[in-house]
Amino acid sequence: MTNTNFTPRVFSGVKPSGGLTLGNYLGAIKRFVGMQGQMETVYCVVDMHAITVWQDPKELSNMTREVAAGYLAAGLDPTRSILFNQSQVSAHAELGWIFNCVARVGWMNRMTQFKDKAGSNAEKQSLGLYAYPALMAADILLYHATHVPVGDDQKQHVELTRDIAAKFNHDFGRDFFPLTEPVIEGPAMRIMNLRDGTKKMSKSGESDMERINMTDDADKIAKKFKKAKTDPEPLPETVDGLKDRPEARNLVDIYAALNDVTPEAVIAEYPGAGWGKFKPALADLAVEKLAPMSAEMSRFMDDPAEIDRILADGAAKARAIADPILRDTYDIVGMLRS
Ligand code: AQP
Repeated sequence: MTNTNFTPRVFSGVKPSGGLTLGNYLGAIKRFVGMQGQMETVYCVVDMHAITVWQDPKELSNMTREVAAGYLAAGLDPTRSILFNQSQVSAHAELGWIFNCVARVGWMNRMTQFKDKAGSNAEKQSLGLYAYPALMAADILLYHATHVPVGDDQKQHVELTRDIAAKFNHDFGRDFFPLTEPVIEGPAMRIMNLRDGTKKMSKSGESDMERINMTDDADKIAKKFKKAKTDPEPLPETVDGLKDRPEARNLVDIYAALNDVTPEAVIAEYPGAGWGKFKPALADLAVEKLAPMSAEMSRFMDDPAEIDRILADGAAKARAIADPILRDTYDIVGMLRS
C-alpha cells in the first residue's frame, strides 16, 4: 500500500502537562506553523495524554488554554489549521481502545519513553502511561494523517503507529489506515536540558533552571543561559569539534534553530568564541524571538472565552473528519450499530 491513496494531512499535538518549553517550541510548534499551507493541518492539545500522570484538574484546564495560546502566539492560524483539545473529540478514546486490542504487549515493552518516565517505579505508574502510544496512534490515524512533525523523542511512537496501522490493515484485509511518515528534521529535534546535556529538556523536569519556558522574561532567559552547564573549552572552529560535547552542541543547536540557520553557520559566525561571548548572544537572540510570543500568549490568556471558542470550533471541524473514519473502523471490525 502507498500513502498516495490518502489526502496529504498533518496531525500533531502537545500535552498540557506544564508550561511550554523551548524544546516544545523549536522541536514541534514552530514546525507545525511552518507546515500550514503545505497541506491540511490538524493540531491538538492532547489533554488525555496529560492525565497519564497526575494533573490538578484546575491546572489542567488552565494549561490546556495556555498550550492553545502558545500555538496561536507562535503563528498558528485557526482559519488555516484545525486547533482543538483532544477530550472534546471522543473518537480519540474510542479508536484508542480498538488500537489497544491491535497493539501487542511486546511492542509496548520496547517503548523507551515509558522506561525513562517510569524508571525503577514501573509498577506504580498508571496503565494509561503504559498504553499511551496506542492512544497516540489513534490521534494520528483518526485523521488518516500522512505526516507527523515531532521531536526525536517521539520517533519510536510514530514507528509504533505505523506498526499498528499495518497490523490492522493486514488483520482485516483492508488498506484502511496510511503508514504515517514522521517528519523529524532540522537542528532542534532534541533540545537538551540546560543542566545536563545528555537529558531532554522537558516541561516536567525537576528544576526550572533546566529549561527555558516560552513565558520566561528576558532576565530569566539571560540567567538560565548564563548558568547553563558547559565544558571549559571555547566553541570549536568547525562543527566536528562539537562531537562528544553535548552541552556545547545543545547551545549551538538552539542558536541555529532560533535563527533558522545551520549549526555550521553558527560556528562560522562564532569560531573559537568563549562562553562569555556566546551565551549573552544566545540569550539576546532567544529574548528577541520569544518576547513577542510571550506577550501574545498573555494577551490570549487574558481572554479565555476566545480560546475556548477557537477550541470548540476546531473540535467541530475535527469531528467532521474523525467521526466517519471511526464509523468505518467500527464497520471493518464488525461492531454492530443498530
Ligand atoms: N526537548 C525537546 N526537543 C525537541 N522536541 C521536543 N518535544 C518535547 N520536548 C522536546 C516535542 O514537543 C512535542 C510535544 O511533546 P509533548 O508535550 O506531547 O510530550 P513530551 O515529548 O513528553 O514533552 P515534554 O516537554 O517532555 O513533556 P513532559 O515533561 O510532560 O513529559 C513533541 O513533538 C515532542 O517531540
